[in-house]
Amino acid sequence: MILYDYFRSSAAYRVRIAIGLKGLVVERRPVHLLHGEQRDPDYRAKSPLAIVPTLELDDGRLITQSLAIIDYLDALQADPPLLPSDPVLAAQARAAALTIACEIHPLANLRVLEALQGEFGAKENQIAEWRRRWISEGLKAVEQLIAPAPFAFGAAPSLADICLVPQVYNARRFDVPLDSCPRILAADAACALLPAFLAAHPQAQPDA
Ligand SMILES: N[C@@H](CCC(=O)N[C@@H](CS)C(=O)NCC(=O)O)C(=O)O
Repeated sequence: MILYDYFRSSAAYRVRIAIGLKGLVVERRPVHLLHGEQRDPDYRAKSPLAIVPTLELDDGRLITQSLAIIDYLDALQADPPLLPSDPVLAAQARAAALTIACEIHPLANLRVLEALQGEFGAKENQIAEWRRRWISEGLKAVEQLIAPAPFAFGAAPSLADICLVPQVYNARRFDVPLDSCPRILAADAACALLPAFLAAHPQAQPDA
C-alpha cells in the first residue's frame, strides 16, 4: 500500500497515527502541498479534489478521505480497535472526531485560505485571525465532548485521539491558546507518550 502524504497535513497525520497503532507497513509518498504538487494531473487523477491523503492499494484501487482510509485500515486489521466497545462511547468518540474533521479542519484548509487571500483580498493578519477563530471555537466544543481517562474516550487511544492530536499540533503552530482546554491537553499528553503518535509527528517525517 502507498500513502500519498504531506508531513504537515493534519488529515494525513491522522492516517499515519492509525497506521502506527495498527502496526501496518505502508510506503509513504510525499506530495508537497506548498509546491502545488497536489494539483499535478497525475496526482489529481488519484484525488479529484487534489488533497492528501490518498491510499493506493496493492491492486491499484484508491481510497481518499482520511476517515474512510482509517475505516479501511480498521477493517483490514481489527486489533487494536479504534473505537470503544460501548456503542454510545463509540458514537461519541466518532462525533468528537467528526467535529474536528468536518467542522474545524475544512475552514482552515490551504485552498480555502488561498481563496480568501487571492479572490477576496484578505490580508495576512485576517487570514491568521480566521484560522485561529475556527480552531479555537471548534476545540472549545471538543473540550466539552471528551472525558480523558487518560485518552479522549478511555484507557486506549481512539479515533477521537487520532483526530485530536493533529488538530492540537495545528493549534500550537498557529498560536491558538489552549489553556481553557485542560481535557484536550490531558488527552494530547497521554498520546504523546505512545510510539505510534511519536512516529506520525510531522517533524518525524523525512520530508519535514
Ligand atoms: N476531509 C479530507 C481533508 C483533506 C485535506 O483537506 N487535506 C489538505 C491537507 S490537511 C490538503 O491536501 N490541502 C491541499 C490544498 O488545500 O490545496 C480528509 O480528511 O482527508
